[in-house]
Amino acid sequence: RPVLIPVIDLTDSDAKTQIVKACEEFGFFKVINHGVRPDLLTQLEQEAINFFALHHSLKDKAGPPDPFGYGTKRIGPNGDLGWLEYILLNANLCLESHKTTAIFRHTPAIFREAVEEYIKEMKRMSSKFLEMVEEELKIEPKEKLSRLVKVKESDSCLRMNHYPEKEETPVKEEIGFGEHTDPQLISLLRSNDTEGLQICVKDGTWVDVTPDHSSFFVLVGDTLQVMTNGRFKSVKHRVVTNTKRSRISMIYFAGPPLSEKIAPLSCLVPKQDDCLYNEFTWSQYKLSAYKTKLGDYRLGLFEKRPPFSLP
Ligand code: AKG
Repeated sequence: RPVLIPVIDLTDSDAKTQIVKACEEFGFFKVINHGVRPDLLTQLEQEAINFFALHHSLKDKAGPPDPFGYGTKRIGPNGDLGWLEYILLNANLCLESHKTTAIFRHTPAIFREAVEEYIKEMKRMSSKFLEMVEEELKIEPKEKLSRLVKVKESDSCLRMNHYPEKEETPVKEEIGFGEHTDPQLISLLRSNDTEGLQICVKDGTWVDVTPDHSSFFVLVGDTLQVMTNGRFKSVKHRVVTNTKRSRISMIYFAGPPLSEKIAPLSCLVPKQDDCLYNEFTWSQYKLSAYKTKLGDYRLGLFEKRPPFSLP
């Protein structure tokens, strides 16, 4: 059914206001006029396609992704994941260090260079969105959000997903990526023009997101939900793959440094009694988030009542 997903033109004078509204309403919005070079997008996508087209024996040499590298997922042990293959990369390594990661050992230098430039752009864009949120919500300088994704210790990563076309999918399931929220602050997603992404809106219905290869989609993550004391909602999303065309997506997860203490920003919670979450560190949350079944409501662990307890 048609639900109007907000489209925000970054060159609009009231883009900040629109971003905050979209984060409150959907935890999700589309961005146009984002300033990322279109040929960088095309190039990175093509290099990712080339990588995924390599023989399995070669790709397997670049895995498993613990924590970074190449991986495949069939239906997960909890029945929570569909079928896809992916590359997970640390967003904080410099060009030199990426040279030694297995993914780039047998791929052209142009792939690594495109990844590096893309990561820089994603870092810039994620900081920009959080700065706009700070300005709109009048967040005090000492509580800056954008600082968390700008610093070199920020625990951010880039994931490139490939959902093969249906005929090639070994498991005849509709789900490409099971429903989940992203644990970080915000995620920046871009895909080719193959549909499949769906988001869950406030009334619980799943809505198709029309793909647009030249735009970005921004997703609010759990950490931003906590820091805004629930004013922004992290968006539940999934990918259904029932198409004849393969889907390639790239998602940058902008996260805080591992040791960073996460709690609702005091300027957004004037009365302590209204604070919905207990403080935790990003490494505590990350551990619990990636340990539990996708789609479980993990933030429950950190809600004020019942009393705080870590797994
Ligand atoms: C993820 O990698 O966490 C996603 O949700 C990917 C979504 C997509 O492929 O569009």
